Amino acid sequence: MSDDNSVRQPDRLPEYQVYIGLGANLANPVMQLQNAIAALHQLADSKVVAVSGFYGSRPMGPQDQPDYVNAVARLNTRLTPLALLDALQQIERQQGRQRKAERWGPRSIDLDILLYANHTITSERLTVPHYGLTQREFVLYPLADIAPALILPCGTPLQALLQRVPLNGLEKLTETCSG
Ligand code: PH2
Ligand code: MG
Ligand code: MG
Repeated sequence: MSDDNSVRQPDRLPEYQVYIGLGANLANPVMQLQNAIAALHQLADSKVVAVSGFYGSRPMGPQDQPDYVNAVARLNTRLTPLALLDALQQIERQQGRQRKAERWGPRSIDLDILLYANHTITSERLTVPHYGLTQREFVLYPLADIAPALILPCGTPLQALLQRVPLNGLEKLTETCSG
């Protein structure tokens, strides 16, 4: 007798909701973010479901660098965390990102995995949630555009973090778009 289970294709990887932080302060930052979002739309096994507004932000770290433009995108993805990281670093390279020794120095594009479902990941290449997430206005406010009711894996509501982190000159440049 045939058993349907024995002929079924292997199940696909589960789909997870992830948040990606985007930042740039060189070589036309708004265009860099737009190009990166276009590249995210081309990612295998993934769908961009929301993008926050673009925000102008003061540089964190060395002050002798231009202001940044920041945003956050939500993706549904079947890529594993490391496959997603590889794909993001590939986009960074395509957009001319050069890795320099200076910590928090200027960059043409930076794509960070902020959250991967409610997973906590600590490995050599990847720490999720992103270590700066809870303190950075240029991450928290864009994130709140597209996920106002978000609860972090540690149980802290995003709204509680927003209460503690001032805008520090953060300025909304464009509107949020979903879909
Ligand atoms: N990224 C950094 C260093 N400093 N400052 C702002 N405003 N926005 C950033 O995205 C940013 C930064 C390193 O990733
Ligand atoms: Mg970063
Ligand atoms: Mg980075």
